[in-house]
Amino acid sequence: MKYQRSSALFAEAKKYIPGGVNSPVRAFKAVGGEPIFVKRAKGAYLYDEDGNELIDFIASWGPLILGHAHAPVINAVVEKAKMGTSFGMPTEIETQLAQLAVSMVPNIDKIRFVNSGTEACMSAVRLARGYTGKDKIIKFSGCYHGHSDSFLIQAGSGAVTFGSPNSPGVTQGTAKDTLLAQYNDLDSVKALVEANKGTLAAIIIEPVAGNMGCIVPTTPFLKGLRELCTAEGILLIFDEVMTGFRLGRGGAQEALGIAADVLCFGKVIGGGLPVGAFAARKEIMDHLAPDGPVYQAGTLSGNPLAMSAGLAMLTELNERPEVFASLADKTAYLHEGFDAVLATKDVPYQINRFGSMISVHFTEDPVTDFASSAKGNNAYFKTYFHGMLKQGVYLPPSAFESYFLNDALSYADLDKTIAALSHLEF
Ligand code: KE4
Repeated sequence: MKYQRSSALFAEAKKYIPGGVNSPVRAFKAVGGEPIFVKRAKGAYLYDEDGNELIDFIASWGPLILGHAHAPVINAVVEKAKMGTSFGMPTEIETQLAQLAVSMVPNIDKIRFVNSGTEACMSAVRLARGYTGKDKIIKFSGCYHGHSDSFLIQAGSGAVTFGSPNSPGVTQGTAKDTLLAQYNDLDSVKALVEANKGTLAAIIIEPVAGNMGCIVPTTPFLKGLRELCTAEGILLIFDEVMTGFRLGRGGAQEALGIAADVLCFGKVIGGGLPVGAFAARKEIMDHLAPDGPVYQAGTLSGNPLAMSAGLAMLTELNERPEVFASLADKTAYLHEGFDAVLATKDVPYQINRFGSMISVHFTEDPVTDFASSAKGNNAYFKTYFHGMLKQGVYLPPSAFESYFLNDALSYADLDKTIAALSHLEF
């Protein structure tokens, strides 16, 4: 593989854009080397600026679940663009996408569109605080809900004290209202609830985690969370930015059989254009401006161009739910192939999978939370990432990410991917 043009483009980008990228994970900091610049993509394949064809397991971090440049989505966007892209006024297509999303997702009556998953989660927390009149939230170490201040928090000193900022620019004043629990550890949540009785507005969680690699919640953990929130009057927020419209029509709520109070969406709901959303039952959503006192707004929120991509995407997924089973089968096939190959290599490994989300961790112990995910051997991961890339397979450039399969991937692509793994020496 040659990367001269990507390298030259990266040097130029760094002159004008911090780190040469518009989102840090793209810069390959966790795996070393320089990022690949993409020229175009179609179906399961990326075509970089040096003419290399890559099998894509990122799908733009989730949105392109039916593959790149999927004709029904592209056609919808092109046709809509000819009529104007955004008016800052209500349009019918917003209601059409809202109606469809509400029909697919359990436990929601109303939905508000925004422009990113970050905005969706940030707004959902403000709504929960406004609805409950409480200030504090609990999140989980290793879960990522976007880059708004309330979420950029690491464990404070001691298990039941306040969080502390994990980024400059986040104030202690903000951090004190975010408490950190451990994924799959219900006791860590109960301890925080006991120590902060009557002050908690919400618990926000990735119902299947994708930002520590893929981590599946145990049923007792998620069920216990639901029961605790119900008993304590705390809103349970499912951040389904990754899982929504990926694990099935009804996302993680349907796949796991747990009802959340507030849902956050992104990625697939926008069909590859910038769309986020948050949703809940009517009694909660009616607290949002202009009906209620909780303020939230956005110039391009619900713009018809992005709505056209989201509507085309969700319409197809709603009409062809067999796609979800097809994706799950392909992911299971990849899992089995990787397992058979890695068992012959002299490396410790774990493979976590749920639906079309999967990740490989180079560690002896099961990966069930952030601490166990962080035990992964990053030297092995770098060998794995670059070794696969050299053979035309593009994986997430970090061990703390989930892969996102797209349904344009063929079994031949999966066999090529498994074969590429078999050629690696660790
Ligand atoms: P965005 O603001 O990036 O649209 O969504 C934030 C977000 C919220 N919730 C979950 C569960 C998420 O995974 C994300 C964003 N995911 C990352 C991938 N780990 C996006 C990639 C990036 O940051 O460039």
